[in-house]
Amino acid sequence: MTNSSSSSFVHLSLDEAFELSRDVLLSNGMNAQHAAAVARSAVAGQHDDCNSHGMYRLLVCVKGMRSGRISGDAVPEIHDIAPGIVRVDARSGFAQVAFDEATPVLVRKAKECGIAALSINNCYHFSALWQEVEALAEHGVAAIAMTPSHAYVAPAGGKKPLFGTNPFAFAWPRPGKHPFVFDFATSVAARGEIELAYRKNEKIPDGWALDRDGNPTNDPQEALQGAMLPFGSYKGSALSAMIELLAGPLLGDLMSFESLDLDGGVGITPFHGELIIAFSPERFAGGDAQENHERAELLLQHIVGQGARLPSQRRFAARTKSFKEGVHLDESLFKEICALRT
Ligand code: NDP
Ligand code: PYC
Repeated sequence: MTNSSSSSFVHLSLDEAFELSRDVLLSNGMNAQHAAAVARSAVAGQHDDCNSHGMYRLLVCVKGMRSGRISGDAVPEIHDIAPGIVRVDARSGFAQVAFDEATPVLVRKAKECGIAALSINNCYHFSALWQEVEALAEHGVAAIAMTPSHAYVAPAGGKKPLFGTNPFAFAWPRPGKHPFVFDFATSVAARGEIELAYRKNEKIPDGWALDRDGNPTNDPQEALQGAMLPFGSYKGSALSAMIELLAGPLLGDLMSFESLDLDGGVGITPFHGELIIAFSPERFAGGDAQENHERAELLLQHIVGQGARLPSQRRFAARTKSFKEGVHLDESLFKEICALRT
């Protein structure tokens, strides 16, 4: 572990980053399985240069553990509720272990039926969704994932928070290559980006948020107290409403305004459900999907051929670099994380 040249960053190998993250979680009451799964997720965000969903999230994870509301030893319950649906009750634990345990069932069902859905219920969820859809693409299935959060975002035309930042992610498997993956909040930016701007005393761009009186603001604190805006006006707003419905009432779980009500000002990670749908290219092709995969590659080549970049290209490049060099953590964040070890 060394201080980097600017002295405002601390360099950690990936092993050091994982051990620090896991130790912080263990010392705040998580069992070994949960601590390892959540630490892997936080470090994955860090090594892919997704700082809003990297080791920064350890702060709110620990706050949640200390609130006594989040279970650090929940044993997820898997329910095989239909040929194409598996439900996993996370039993008030973080989503990671529930996802890990239900993944083999989801993949098997998708490969049998062509399409299958995973309903994760009663989970605390803070992570980037690319982690989940990428893990599924590694099993050879395409996947979409969506989840609500807390009510932070005004619907297009409104001024008061109602929707969550509601991320939506997609992965398409590409044999022998990184999958095609996109993953975005349906707000203009993730709330974590505004929180990081606030920590760094930086302004946020135009168009991200309104203050408490409904006026546009570039001040991150005012934005956090006011309402964030959906991306793409009424289009992002409608997608966000869809995510509330599909990952909320469809699954029998909470919507973002209900999650925020339940939080009651404690300020911990949102508590709700998540919907993940997996598709088997082979089953849709009626056997061998090789030709369809080759045609899919043409589309991706045409994107890059125009000089555009694929989503996740930046992230995969960051991962390659981090795997060689480790990660750099803002020194003040590093100190805050270290201080969480009890
Ligand atoms: P970004 O706007 O930073 O990125 C969204 C996507 O667009 C990424 O896949 C990104 O790829 C891609 N992208 C960005 N620029 C380009 C470009 N020029 N050309 C092509 N693709 C591009 O993400 P958000 O701020 O919206 O979300 C950040 C993260 O926050 C997400 O991972 C999301 O899952 C997470 N989140 C989680 C929540 C939760 O409740 N668990 C709630 C809200 C957000 P690349 O990464 O390579 O730049
Ligand atoms: O960054 O919007 C966000 C977020 C909400 C929950 C987890 N991340």
